[in-house]
Amino acid sequence: MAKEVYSICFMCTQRCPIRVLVENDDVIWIEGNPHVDRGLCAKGSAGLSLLHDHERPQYPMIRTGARGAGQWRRATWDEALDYVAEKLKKIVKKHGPQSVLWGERNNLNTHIVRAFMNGLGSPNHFTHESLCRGSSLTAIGALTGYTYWPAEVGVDYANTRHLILYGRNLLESLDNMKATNSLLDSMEKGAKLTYIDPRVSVTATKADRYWMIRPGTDLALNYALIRTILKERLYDQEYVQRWVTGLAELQAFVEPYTPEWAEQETGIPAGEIVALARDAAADKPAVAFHFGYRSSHYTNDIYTRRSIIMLNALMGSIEAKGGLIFKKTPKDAGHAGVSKYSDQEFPKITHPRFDGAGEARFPIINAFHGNAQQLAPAILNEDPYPLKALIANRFDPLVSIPDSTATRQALDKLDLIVAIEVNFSQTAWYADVILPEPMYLERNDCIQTVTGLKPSLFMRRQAVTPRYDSLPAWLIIKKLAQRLGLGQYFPYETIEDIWNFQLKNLGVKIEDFNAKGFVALTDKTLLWDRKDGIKFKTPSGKIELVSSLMENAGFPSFVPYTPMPAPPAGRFRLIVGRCAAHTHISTQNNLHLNELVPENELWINAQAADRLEIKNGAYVEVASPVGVGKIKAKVTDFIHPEAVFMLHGFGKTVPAQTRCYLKGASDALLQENVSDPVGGSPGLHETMVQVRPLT
Ligand SMILES: Nc1nc2c(c(=O)[nH]1)N[C@H]1C(S)=C(S)[C@@H](COP(=O)(O)OP(=O)(O)OC[C@H]3O[C@@H](n4cnc5c(=O)[nH]c(N)nc54)[C@H](O)[C@@H]3O)O[C@H]1N2
Ligand SMILES: Nc1nc2c(c(=O)[nH]1)N[C@H]1C(S)=C(S)[C@@H](COP(=O)(O)OP(=O)(O)OC[C@H]3O[C@@H](n4cnc5c(=O)[nH]c(N)nc54)[C@H](O)[C@@H]3O)O[C@H]1N2
Ligand code: SF4
Ligand SMILES: [Mo]
Repeated sequence: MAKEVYSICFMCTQRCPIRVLVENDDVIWIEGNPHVDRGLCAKGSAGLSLLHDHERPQYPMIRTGARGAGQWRRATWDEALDYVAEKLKKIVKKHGPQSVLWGERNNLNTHIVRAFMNGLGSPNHFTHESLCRGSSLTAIGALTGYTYWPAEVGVDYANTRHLILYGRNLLESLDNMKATNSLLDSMEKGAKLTYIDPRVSVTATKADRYWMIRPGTDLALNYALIRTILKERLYDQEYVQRWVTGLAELQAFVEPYTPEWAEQETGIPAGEIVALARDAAADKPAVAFHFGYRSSHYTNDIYTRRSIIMLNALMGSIEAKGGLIFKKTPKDAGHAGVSKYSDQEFPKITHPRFDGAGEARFPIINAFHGNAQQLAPAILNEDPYPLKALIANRFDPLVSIPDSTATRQALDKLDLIVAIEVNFSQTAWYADVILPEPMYLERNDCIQTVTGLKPSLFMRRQAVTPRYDSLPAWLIIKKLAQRLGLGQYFPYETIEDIWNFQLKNLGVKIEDFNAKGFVALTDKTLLWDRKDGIKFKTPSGKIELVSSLMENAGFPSFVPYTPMPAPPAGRFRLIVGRCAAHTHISTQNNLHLNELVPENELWINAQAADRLEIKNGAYVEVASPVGVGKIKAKVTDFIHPEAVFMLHGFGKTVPAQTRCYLKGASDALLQENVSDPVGGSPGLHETMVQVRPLT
């Protein structure tokens, strides 16, 4: 008889709830948790392949040869942790605790990591967020006061009447399965989908309206949309009157940006722009202009994302059924929050951050997440001070930060690189020490708070015994802390101790998760009253089109449009994205997902390919100012002639990952490291490349 374990998927960051069936200590089946009514995607099913993969780190490893040469010795956990602790002690003694960096992709143990860094006295904890959605976080923060949108703001897919997506490739770059399925349900019930992208993605093929926009010109489109909505008084006047400040300034600002002007810049006919404004208004407020997920596209992303959110404000769709909604917390449902180890008292840290986030250099970039793409410049220039150690936990800076060559040079300057990993990532392979974590089916983790219209708590529970000699990160951190004299901040021995601590103020017990894998904190849908109850967190308590946050920091709320330069002759703008079968840079070596998408291809417009004598399926060389790659050409009419496109995360060079070794090209190797200085994301689509056939 199979044992049933409720847990949380971790093949990607969406953390869908799952039900796992286990027999003889092996996983025989994974499906979406039926009590939550969600499915499982291809990547979620391929968790089985990760569990059984022998091409993942199997024990702690200490480097014996040159960095990246692949020479390792097996170590015991005590040896590996002693080694890391001794190195850290020496580094801290000589250079101070601020010379230690901890970079990670947010995870359920992040509050424990923050406790570790606070205890150590380093301000330099940073997450991947800036690389992903930094600019949209800042944009929504400036307009509404909410600074963390996946947790705090979302789209009510289930009730929307019209969803407008700007390169938010929802049907490939999935949201969690509940959200994705809700959207499909709404579309079946007649909801409209408008999709805007220089490339015909899968989502484009499902849309009611698709525009092949000139790359990088979404801001021009939005200025014209806003102008039309204001001119034709298509906005929700009652809502705007009650909740929005700065309308007159916005109206004066957009005056020059006619639909005819926008047509010249974007390639979208003026009449169609006007038609979208009218269509969207007809469905208001159940309409959502999606502010995007990855907002690391262009160096003006802060203004593009702001313009998208402003469209929602005009439609009255912020905190409306079918629009954008504020996600409610346990507190909103009348409960205490989940306790965090990072909320303890720590000695005050006086050093500035390595990345300038929240400080004079980048005043409105949230220091809570940091500004990851400053990693290489900060290390190489010792600016603001020498940096000597990097712990990378669930994070692969060598391929997740643009300009891998510069990142590698920076890593070369460090005295210590440690990777906490489940795969031989590029950074793990380049590290001094690899500390393997059990993969998610093999471990328990801290409790997850899921905010939303009905906030709830979820638990990742171990389904099977770890296949290899691995330890969960929450234990690795405690063991490391003890060696550094910081054990007092981690007063737990087992995961039950952590869970009990997390739940202590909630009146919820561990057993409450047994029946369904989660605990609902309310049975009501928590929507705030649109007349008087919306809790905007800006100083004015309203949506600030003229932003006090930005203006006080010296940044204008509106910027005149700068035309997007077309690529010079013979060059293309490199744009990137994801596919449904892979997670960023994590799954290219997964046995089953590798079979589905074994390498990336370069989408190139058919006419451009013809001029360059590039044949479909033939290999080409792509060269940028910072790197070169070899990749198969996909010649197609389905991409704008100014752009070429490739999937992120290929071109791996770790021989231990035999299935994806040297398959395809790496976008990070080609991309220049340029950033949106206000919003905080890198401009991953700012690099121009040359393409030539390889004979
Ligand atoms: N060049 C370029 N850079 C990008 C992007 C791009 O498109 N192009 N996209 C950006 C975006 S949107 C994002 S979100 C980031 C993502 O950047 P990353 O966070 O670096 O990427 P991920 O693929 O999510 O996973 C990082 C690592 O976590 C490891 N991992 C997986 N599961 C576990 C686990 O359970 N425990 C531990 N310890 N490790 C685990 C994986 O093996 C992988 O090496 O990249 C950003 N950077
Ligand atoms: N399967 C899968 N799903 C995922 C992830 C994953 O790795 N795999 N990762 C998750 C994460 S962390 C993120 S951030 C999201 C990312 O999800 P999305 O934000 O949807 O981003 P991408 O997949 O990076 O796709 C970006 C799209 O923008 C288009 N684009 C490029 N330039 C422009 C432009 O100038 N204007 C417009 N309008 N479009 C443009 C590109 O052609 C591409 O189709 O996906 C999440 N879901
Ligand atoms: S979207 Fe797929 S891979 Fe990501 S958590 Fe959900 S089921 Fe797992
Ligand atoms: Mo992301």
